[in-house]
Amino acid sequence: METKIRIAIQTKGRLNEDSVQLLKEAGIKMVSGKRKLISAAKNFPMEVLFLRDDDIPQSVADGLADIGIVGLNEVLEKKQNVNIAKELGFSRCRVSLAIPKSDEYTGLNYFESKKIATSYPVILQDFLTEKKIDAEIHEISGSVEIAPGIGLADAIFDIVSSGSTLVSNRLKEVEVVTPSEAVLVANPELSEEKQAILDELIFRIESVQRAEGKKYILLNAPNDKVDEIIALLPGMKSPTVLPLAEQGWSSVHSVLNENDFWEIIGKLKAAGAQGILTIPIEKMIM
Ligand code: PRT
Ligand code: ZN
Repeated sequence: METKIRIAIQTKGRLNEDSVQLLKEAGIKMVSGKRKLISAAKNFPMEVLFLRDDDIPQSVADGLADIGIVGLNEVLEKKQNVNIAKELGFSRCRVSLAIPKSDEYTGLNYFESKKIATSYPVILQDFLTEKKIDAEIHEISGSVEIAPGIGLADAIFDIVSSGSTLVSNRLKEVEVVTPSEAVLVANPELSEEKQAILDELIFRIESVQRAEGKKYILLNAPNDKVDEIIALLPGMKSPTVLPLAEQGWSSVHSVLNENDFWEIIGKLKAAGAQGILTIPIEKMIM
C-alpha cells in the first residue's frame, strides 16, 4: 500500500481557511463533498484530519496525525513532543500581558502578588518563573479580557492581534511574552517515506512563500537605455533582455518586490521604459 502522510488541521476557526488555502497553493486537491473527520487528497499521498486546534499538538506527538498546522502559542502551551518543521507566516499574533488602562505600569514588578487571568497558564507560569515574579494565575477558557472589569483578576495574559479587544475593555498591553504564527509541526519519529513526503510538502510551501509579495515585470526600452534600466531592477539573477520586432528596442523581464514597486516604477519611467506590465507570481522554484 502507498504510504500517506496524515495532516491535522483546524476544523473551523481562525486557522482553518489559511490552512486549506496553503494546501491548495501547494497543489494538493482534496476530495470534494461534505467535510468529514478525515478527507483524502486526490493527487498527493496525504490524508487531512480535522480537529480542534487545542488537540493538534497532542495528536501529532502521539502519532494519530504525522504533521499538523497549529498556532505556535498552542505548541508552547501544550508542551508536546513535536518538531517545528516550518513557520507558515499566517495567523500572526502575540501572547501578551495587559493591565487596566488607568494603572501606571512600573515594569514587571507590577505583577508581583497580582492575579492574572489567562487561557495560557503554562506559557505564563514559565515566563513568571523565569522573571522571578510571584503572581497568582487564574485559568479561564474564554473571554479573558473581561476578567479585570468584573473584578475577577488584576491583569490578563492573552492573545493580541490588532489590539482593539484590549482597547474596548479599557486595557493596555504592557509586555509581549511571545510572538506567534501558524507553524507546521511534525512527529519527531516519522518513517523515511513520510519524511520524504513532508520534505516535498515543505519544498512546495517554500516555493509559494518565496513568490509572496513578488511581481513579474515586463517593459520595453530603447536599446541605449537598457543598461540604465537593468541597474534599477533588483531581480533574482540578471534580467532577461529580448529584442523587439521594432528596430532599436528591447523587452526587459525581471522580478520586483511589491514593497518597492511604485518607487522603482517611477524611476523606470524616468529612465525611458514604456509599456510596463506586471504579473503576479504564483510560485518560485529555486
Ligand atoms: O475551536 P478551536 O478550539 O479549534 O478554535 P479556538 O477558538 O481555540 O481558536 P481560534 O480559531 O480563535 O484561534 C486559533 C489560533 O489563531 C490561535 O491559537 C492563535 O494562534 C491564532 N490567532 C491569531 C488568534 C488571533 N489572531 C486572535 N486575535 N487567536 C485568537 N485571537 C483572539 C484573542 O483571543 C482575543 O480575544 O482575538 C482577540 C484579540 O484580537 P484583537 O485583534 O482585538 O487584538
Ligand atoms: Zn482552541
